[in-house]
Amino acid sequence: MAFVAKPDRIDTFSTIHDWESADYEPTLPVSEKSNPLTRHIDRAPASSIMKMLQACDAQMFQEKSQTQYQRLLSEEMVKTLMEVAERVRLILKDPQDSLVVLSGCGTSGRLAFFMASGFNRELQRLNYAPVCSYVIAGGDRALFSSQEAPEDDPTLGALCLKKVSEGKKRVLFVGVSCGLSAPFVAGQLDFCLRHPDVYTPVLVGFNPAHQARKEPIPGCTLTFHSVVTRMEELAKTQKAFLINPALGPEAISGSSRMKGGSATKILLEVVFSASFSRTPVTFNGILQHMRSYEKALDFTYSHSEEIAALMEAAGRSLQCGRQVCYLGWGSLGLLGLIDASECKPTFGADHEDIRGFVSGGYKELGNNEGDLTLMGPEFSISHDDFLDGVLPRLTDADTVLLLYSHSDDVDEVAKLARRVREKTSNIHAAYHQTDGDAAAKQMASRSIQTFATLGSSPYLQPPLQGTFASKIRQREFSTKLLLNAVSTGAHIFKGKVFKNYMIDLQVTNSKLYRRAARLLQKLSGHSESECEEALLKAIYQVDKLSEDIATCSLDAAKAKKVVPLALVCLLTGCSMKEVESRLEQQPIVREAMETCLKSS
Ligand code: S6P
Repeated sequence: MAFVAKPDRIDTFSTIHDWESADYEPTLPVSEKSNPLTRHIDRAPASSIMKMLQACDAQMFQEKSQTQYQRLLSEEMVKTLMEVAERVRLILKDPQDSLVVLSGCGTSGRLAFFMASGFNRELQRLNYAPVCSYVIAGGDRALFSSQEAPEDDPTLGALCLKKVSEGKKRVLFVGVSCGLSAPFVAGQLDFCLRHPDVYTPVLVGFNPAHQARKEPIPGCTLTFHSVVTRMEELAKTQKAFLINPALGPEAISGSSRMKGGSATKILLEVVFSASFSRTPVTFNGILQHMRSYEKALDFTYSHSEEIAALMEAAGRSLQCGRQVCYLGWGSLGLLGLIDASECKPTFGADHEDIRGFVSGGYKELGNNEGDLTLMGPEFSISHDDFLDGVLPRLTDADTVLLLYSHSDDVDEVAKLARRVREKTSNIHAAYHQTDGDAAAKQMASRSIQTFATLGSSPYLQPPLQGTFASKIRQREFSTKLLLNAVSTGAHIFKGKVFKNYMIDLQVTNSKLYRRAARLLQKLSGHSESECEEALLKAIYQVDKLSEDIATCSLDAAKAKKVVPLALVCLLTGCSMKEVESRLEQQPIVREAMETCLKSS
């Protein structure tokens, strides 16, 4: 069967127009478009990948142009942030009967947890009651493992919100869905809209309202778009709030863990720190705070050379089937856990490929459901778990990255580093120092001596401004960017990205299913129905579709290499078994696909 290549419209387009042009991928929302800047990221060396990521991340802070899009720093956005900050203040005044709930699915849910915990710690430090809670689709197990199916369930979303806020008289609900797409969050927002006496909904996402998902949700009359339309109406009287600037397409199409996650962190941290402060919430205060993240971004990318070296080391480990381990302390350790857990749905990675560990394990986290270690190996997250289960098997082919700052116990870091070094010389560190005081400098120099023999170790000392808390948050932001770069780059080297598309994504919910079907259409030139049929066959590993497959849960589908399987089946007409063996001969998915595309 011949491969009918569609003319690559984007190639010609991007040189003339950028992503903001109305005719650039017009059927896709911004969060799903492909970024013209990264079209060749799959073939780029580490240094060029860093340049592309930097340019993509910088798009977050670009000012509003002549287009339809609101941007992060738009006047309207800043004003909305001020209004939401005032609402948080009302909650702080009445902690007994009030609550803030942050919620989302996948990365958005993990960040909801991350920030709710961070805000509560900060509130306690400032002698306020901790008023923040979180809800993540799939419960706490979704904090460190890929649980994509609950994202599709609006009723579950509403139930979880109801449960966490039982008995409260005033609830500020912040639902995060980068793509304005998760039914779980739509269900929660709808619940708030039906109970306006108690709930004020805030939606955070990164598409304009008209691009919210319109696809019907099975068993329910809502769509994300219909909920957003109701919210827009209420937003006029400040009974609901929409925070939805466009950030530009992700570096890897649809990978909202990257810019989407970063901007979620920026926006919510800016709002909450303004509301925690004893001074009035001002337009300039909010704007300046956002700009400080832009500085942290520039600063982080000024270390591109060292980060590129880390990316190469991690890539080498993945290429030879070995492991990358992040060993972190405090919130930086938690960011390592989050980054590692995202690789499974994004790149079809095994949970062993990139793993995170945090000092103190669950005690450090304080999550709702407590210690999850017994749930399986993916949930072993402490340094002790690393020492018992991973260290004995480490070799020079594995990469270890330490994540810590001067406020952590540097002696403990050094002790662990020594033990790791006995097994592998491939150990690196991302070290943050945020203060210029003598004690910190002394610690830093001790730490540098300790790590003089390490590989690439970005020594990050951003020119931070602001309060103690905002310095910590910018250091986290910087670490997030670094980790996203390392794990994305490493998977690019492993061949898990084709052009700037994730080609080995897990197809375990309706959003990922649509994304995979679209990619198949683009690459094969076949019709939508043919691609969906091939996709379902690959998901359920059958050559013929039966009636009951249409009603199967995507979560039940654990097949690997689903998109490559479906594509090769489409192009060659071969059976599933034959295609599987063809793909096995070429373990690098990108190359297997290219071979098939060329030979068909
Ligand atoms: C994205 C990540 C996913 C998303 C999740 C929620 O890189 O793999 O887990 O976070 O699907 O997406 P959204 O658009 O509702 O925030």
